[in-house]
Amino acid sequence: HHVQLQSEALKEWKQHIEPKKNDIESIKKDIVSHTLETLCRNPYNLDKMAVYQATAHAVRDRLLEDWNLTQEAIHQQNPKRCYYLSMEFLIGRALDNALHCLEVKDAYKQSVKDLGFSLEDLLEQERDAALGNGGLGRLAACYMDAAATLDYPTWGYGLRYQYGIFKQIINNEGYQTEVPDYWLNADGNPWEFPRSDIKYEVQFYGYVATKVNEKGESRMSWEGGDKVQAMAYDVPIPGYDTKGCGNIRLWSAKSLKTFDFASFNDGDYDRSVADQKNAENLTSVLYPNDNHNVGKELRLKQEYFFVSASLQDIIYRFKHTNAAWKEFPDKVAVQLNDTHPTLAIPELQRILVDIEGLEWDDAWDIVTRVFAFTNHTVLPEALECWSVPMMEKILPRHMQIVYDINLFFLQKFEKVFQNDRGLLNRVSIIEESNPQQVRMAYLAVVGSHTVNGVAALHSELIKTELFSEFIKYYGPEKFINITNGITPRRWLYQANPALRELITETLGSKKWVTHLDELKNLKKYAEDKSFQKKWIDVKLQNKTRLADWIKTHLDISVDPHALFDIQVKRIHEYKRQFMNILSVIYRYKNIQLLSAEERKELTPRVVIFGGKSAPGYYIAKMVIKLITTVAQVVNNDDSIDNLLKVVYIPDYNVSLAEIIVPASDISQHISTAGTEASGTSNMKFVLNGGLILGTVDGANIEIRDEIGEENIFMFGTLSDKVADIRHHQKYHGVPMDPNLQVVLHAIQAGEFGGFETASVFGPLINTLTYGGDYYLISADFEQYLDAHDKVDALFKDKTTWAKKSILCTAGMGFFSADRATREYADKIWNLKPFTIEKK
Ligand code: 9GP
Repeated sequence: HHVQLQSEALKEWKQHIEPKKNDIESIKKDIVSHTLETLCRNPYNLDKMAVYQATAHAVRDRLLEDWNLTQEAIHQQNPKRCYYLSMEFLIGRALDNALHCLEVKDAYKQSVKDLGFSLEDLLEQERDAALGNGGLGRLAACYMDAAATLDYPTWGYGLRYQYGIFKQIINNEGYQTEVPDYWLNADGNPWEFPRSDIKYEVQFYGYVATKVNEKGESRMSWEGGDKVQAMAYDVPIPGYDTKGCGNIRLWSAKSLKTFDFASFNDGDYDRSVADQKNAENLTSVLYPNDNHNVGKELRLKQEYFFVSASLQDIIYRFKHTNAAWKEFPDKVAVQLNDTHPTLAIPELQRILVDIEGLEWDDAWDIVTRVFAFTNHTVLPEALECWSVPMMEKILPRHMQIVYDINLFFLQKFEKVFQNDRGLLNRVSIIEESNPQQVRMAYLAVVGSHTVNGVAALHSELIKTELFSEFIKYYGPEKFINITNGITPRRWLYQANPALRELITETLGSKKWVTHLDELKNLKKYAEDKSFQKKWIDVKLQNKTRLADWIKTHLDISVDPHALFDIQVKRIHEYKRQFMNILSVIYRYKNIQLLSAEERKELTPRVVIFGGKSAPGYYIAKMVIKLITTVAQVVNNDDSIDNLLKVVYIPDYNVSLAEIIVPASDISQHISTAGTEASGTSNMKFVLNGGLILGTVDGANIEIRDEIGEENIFMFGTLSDKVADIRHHQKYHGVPMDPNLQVVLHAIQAGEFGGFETASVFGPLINTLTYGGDYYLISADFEQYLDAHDKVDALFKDKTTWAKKSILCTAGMGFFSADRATREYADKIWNLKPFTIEKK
């Protein structure tokens, strides 16, 4: 750290700085001065990007006032703080969100207009901060929004990837291709603050030696190896209706080695910059896998780099308060967002024992009172395991510590359960495979005081399946549920202005924005004809907005009066987009058979898909190819009277979700029961008055309980039956649903893209037959088609549909990220809000 200088004069002069004003004249002046001074552009040399940047800078100045106020308040009050460690933050765009949170959007709109521009145009200039894969990263962003809004002294820690999740392109053949997402382009990112004063060194490789410390005790010491520097970048997170402002601190890797002049002079140019490039590579790219662990060395290094820098920073701040180590758990709570930051557990133990000289048991007591762990998946392929030889090479001291943590844990375990080798093997942090593996989820359980799942069913499943053996030792209290939540600011207030206005006008205040339970007061209007009419009109506006987007970007015409049926999420076998497109083929073939009379009875449908596949996930990529191929055929078939359209929206991301989510009549959340831990887009759709077609899985179940089972279309095998069916299939083959059989034949017969393409789909179809239909598509198909029929029938009854749609929104109070964050604060972090002025 830099030498910190104090300046009384500066403190004094600070008093003379006027707070920024939010009237139109002041805003215009600020935008112009940022244009001229910050950007050095002039009135005859402008473009939308420049004006966006200038506007963003003006807003950021306002945010920074709150940011500074917040830091001062927390510094003075010195409360317990919470740190949310997450390898992913899927933030999306910042400008519109900040304008809403600061409640200055109208003033900015007018100011920008006066200067000759349209605010909506400028908002489109901003690149999404897409530092996450899907639900897990977006959840982290929602929780940061809630923590800021509720004035919790909470910071996020993450990595500043230079490339976020790739940009998806659907090529002319209908396949996904990937383009790097260089979001930190030459224009610069006005939403981050480089902190060149906040840097730490992070070590890799090397060896372990014994050393005698100041007290004359012998301690292990991690020596040698490579060092990389972590530099902080702060991203302010606006809160709503408060002067508090949150923060996400992202680490970027820099080389500690300077330019190698010797190689340069030898003419070896590549070599002269190799070290720099190598170090910086560490944080260059986000791994693009959702719910899938690949076990790459660079990823392990990212995880340690992240954890090491974050802990150094947390400890630096703690030491500034001159408190003793034993007070650390009273001042610091650390939440591990999935297993990705689990190395923080052995790392803190190492710091306390090797560097700070604490005894093992005292250190371990501190560690286990600081950390808590959120599990987000039970899928075996998603659970992180690191090979022991790789860990030994990159983190030799941590590997020893993990062995010791495991040894002491197993010793205690064995005292309770004697002579059960099998059981000890099953709970061991080390898996005795070849090579051995470190089971990160087990390490996280052993090193945390509380483990939580993310929806009721999921939290049960981790108790009865994933961590069932641990319950025997710890008892059930250590394992709790905190059902996920979403921020109503971005996902209703910002994304759905028409509904925002209708709700606010109807309820007579904006209280719902921070007290989402208030939405329950909409229930009494559910059968009110004139309210229903307004409600339907809002939905139509939002569908028209999406239809326009589809026309402009994809040149497909869709009728906003048709039923909009949407499934947008990462492409994964367990999410069963495959089942969806198979049912679309069934629908298409059915329409072909109908007479003109029968067709009049049919509800026109627009089936919309969106989502990225991991670049190396072959089957998921085939699913995309099948969807785009079916879309080609269906959309160009004039004989079906526009009764069906299929749209694949490329490059699904947060900003597109803001347009798509408010426009659904039906959204699909149809994972095989027991596989989707929670889902969070289900909450977003229902909050915006969309009905769900879903399985009895994840948070769908609690959504049903909150909004009423008559307001949701549910179907499919229940989670406790899945294992039996799989077992049965293994020995008796897959009983193929007859309607599904017809659909598969149609694909195989080349009805979609001809024979050549049909052969491409072979491996995809095989996932239903050879070795069993693991995700139960055949088993659920009939019920799925029935559910679709019910949807069709109900959509004709506009009044009943409107009533259900209203009751959907009205019942969603529970799913606010504010409720979820409060639960974390109360049940896990023992955290209280700090005191700061309201807006
Ligand atoms: O797959 C889950 C998803 O169901 C959940 O909503 C989200 C947030 O809790 O986490 C996802 N899990 C992962 O991405 C990997 O564990």
